[in-house]
Amino acid sequence: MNNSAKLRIAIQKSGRLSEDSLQLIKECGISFKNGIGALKAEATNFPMEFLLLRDDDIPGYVADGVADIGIVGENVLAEKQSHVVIAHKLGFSKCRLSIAVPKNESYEDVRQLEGKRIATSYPKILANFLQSNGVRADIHEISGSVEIAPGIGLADAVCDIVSSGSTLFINGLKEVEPIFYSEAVLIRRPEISEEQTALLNQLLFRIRSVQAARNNKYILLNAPESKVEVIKSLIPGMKSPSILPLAEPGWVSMHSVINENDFWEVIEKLQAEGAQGILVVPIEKMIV
Ligand code: PRT
Ligand code: ZN
Repeated sequence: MNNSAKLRIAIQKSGRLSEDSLQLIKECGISFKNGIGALKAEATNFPMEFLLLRDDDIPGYVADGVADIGIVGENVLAEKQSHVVIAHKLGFSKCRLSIAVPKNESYEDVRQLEGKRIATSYPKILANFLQSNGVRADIHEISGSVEIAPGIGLADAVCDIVSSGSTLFINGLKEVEPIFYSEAVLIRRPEISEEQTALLNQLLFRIRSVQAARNNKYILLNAPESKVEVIKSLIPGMKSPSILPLAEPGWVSMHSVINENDFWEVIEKLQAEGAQGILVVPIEKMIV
């Protein structure tokens, strides 16, 4: 094994992906010293080097081998069509790419876009969508402030990133066709060395543990012994709950893990079954 092997990771220097990308790296236990304005940094406790770039450049740099892996939105990845592979979905920076039209215009279906001028920063994804729907329209590529294009007479519609929808609303537009759903993903170069693959697998293992911990909570409760079986079925946990006797006869303490998604529903059922003193605490890491 080549001990000098390391992974070069490209992350967004400053923008909507940066904070969550850095937080994930930190929760994976990887630290680095980043001088203000520096474009490169070395991890102090993992064979990893950081390149801090504009998000648009990340797929290309990973494809060209300047970086081995990178964190980028699926929207940018699909638009750049670079030769890279998605190694893992990261679940943050969720958004969608949608077509929007002036809000006082009626909109029935996609055929209405025939012959229209659509402003976008995502010409390839849009062209793909229009082609697969048999619609011919004029795509106007612009690099920013797409939402103002209809207001200044530059276009009849836009195709832009939407998150809460408030930017469209403020600009007198309404979302009519979501065409692409996106979240941040970890990408990799298809050809990385055996040593680098081992490092990537180490990183992926840590990322999965961080994600599992975020999605789960540790739960402790007191229950009458007669309810142990039914409560066990409500909080089965990773294998099965731990059960400890309480000093009070006829009662036990049960400990388990509960998923964030069914959290409130399960809590209500537990209360209905007579569980008391329910404590829910965050999990720091969960080895899955
Ligand atoms: O400088 P650099 O090129 O690195 O960054 P950037 O300005 O190109 O990108 P940035 O930081 O704005 O976004 C990075 C990535 O975050 C995008 O590629 C998406 O994958 C993701 N993302 C998530 C978003 C949004 N949410 C988002 N709301 N990207 C952009 N927006 C913008 C959108 O363009 C529109 O102007 O926010 C506005 C819409 O937001 P709402 O909430 O008003 O609907
Ligand atoms: Zn960008």
